[in-house]
Amino acid sequence: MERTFLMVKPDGVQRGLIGRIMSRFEDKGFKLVAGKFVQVTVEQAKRHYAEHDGKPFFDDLVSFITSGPVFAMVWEGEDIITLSRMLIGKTNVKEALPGTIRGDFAAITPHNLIHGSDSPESAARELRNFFEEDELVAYDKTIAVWT
Ligand code: IDP
Repeated sequence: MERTFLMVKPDGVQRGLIGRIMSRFEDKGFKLVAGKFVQVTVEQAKRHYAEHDGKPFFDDLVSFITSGPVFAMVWEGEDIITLSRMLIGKTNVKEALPGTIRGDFAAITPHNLIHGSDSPESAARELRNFFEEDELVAYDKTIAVWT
């Protein structure tokens, strides 16, 4: 079973979309393992987006992600990293298809509502940047056999 780190970005929180975004992952049958509001620090933001350090949009990205609270989450499910990226949609909102979270709700590219890890290595690193091990809740869902 795979875990991923998902984060409703400040635009999603401000627009009141936390519930609807979480519903997409619940509807798919994934399991919520942890969730909390975080006011991201500049250091934490730079760690999170380290792969983009040096790119022209890096400083704006750090400012954006630290501009207000985010809702950080850990979700679990089979192939969740690939499948959650499909539910989220393309980075560029002009390419994000209807039916995806970004395709349905996002209109401006940097403000694309949600972050999702793109590999098991990123997921492990990003999760550690936001959560302590004892914040992850282990429980069984009896419906898991179907999803
Ligand atoms: P992802 O969020 O779809 O994984 P990444 O390439 O990891 O996409 O980029 C991280 C975030 O940086 C994007 O979600 C978006 O908010 C912002 N971003 C990416 N590329 C650009 C760009 O070319 N201009 C402005 N912002 C960008």
